[in-house]
Amino acid sequence: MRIGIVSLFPEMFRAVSDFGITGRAVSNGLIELDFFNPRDYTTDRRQTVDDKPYGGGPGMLMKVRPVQKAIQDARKSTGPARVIYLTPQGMPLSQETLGSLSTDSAMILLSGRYEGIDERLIEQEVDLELSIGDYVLSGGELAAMVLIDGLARLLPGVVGDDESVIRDSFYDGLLDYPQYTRPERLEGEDEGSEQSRVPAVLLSGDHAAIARWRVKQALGRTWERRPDLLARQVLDDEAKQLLQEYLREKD
Ligand code: 9D3
Repeated sequence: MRIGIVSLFPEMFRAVSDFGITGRAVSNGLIELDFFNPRDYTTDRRQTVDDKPYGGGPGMLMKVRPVQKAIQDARKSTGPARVIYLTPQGMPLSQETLGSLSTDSAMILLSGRYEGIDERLIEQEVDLELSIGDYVLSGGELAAMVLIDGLARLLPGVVGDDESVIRDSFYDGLLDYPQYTRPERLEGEDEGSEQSRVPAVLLSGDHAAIARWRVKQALGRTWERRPDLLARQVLDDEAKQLLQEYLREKD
């Protein structure tokens, strides 16, 4: 996947290009990132990239021409590609949106700074507006990196194509079950209490019982913490039974 990035701060993207799973995907050429900095498309001595909003008010906007030229140059490099503007006004990013974007061979991400961009640029150049949630960031770069990271995991060959992506989809729309690693018993504070021990079922070697327990925990935690997610699920009789058990065992 070829990703053109229009940003005043291309160095920030080292967080995805130089580390971990996304870093390897970039090194392997599964993802190509190409940067287009509006500052490089200015024509004045001061390389001005911001301007005042018509009508007055606080803050500045990104200057139209440098952003427009950067997008146009990005298009030359990516070929036909959707232009996605990361903005608080966008539709919220979801796993479903990631899945649908993950089959595109190219895209252009526009990260805003200041208070945003001229509305006419959105109308003329932007195909899709995305937000990553209802909180205020300082610009679109971190949001673009969230998008790139989520997309990378869905590209064939990026995540060690073993179980983890398959498991992600089995438990799709549910929170994770609790997980434990060694030691079996944590020393200190509350030794001997239930709290310090790994649940016995996980040590039992009974794979069917472990699978049941995990689904039960995932359902129960989703019920408690994210009822909005559970409301979107269709639970079969087995799942309903497990959720009942979870709630009964709790008190
Ligand atoms: C909605 C806040 N605006 C009040 C008039 C000002 C404003 C705040 C922050 C305008 C732009 C920004 C910068 N934010 C992003 O570029 C951004 C963002 C975000 O702040 N939250 C969630 N997702 C995104 S995607 C891009």
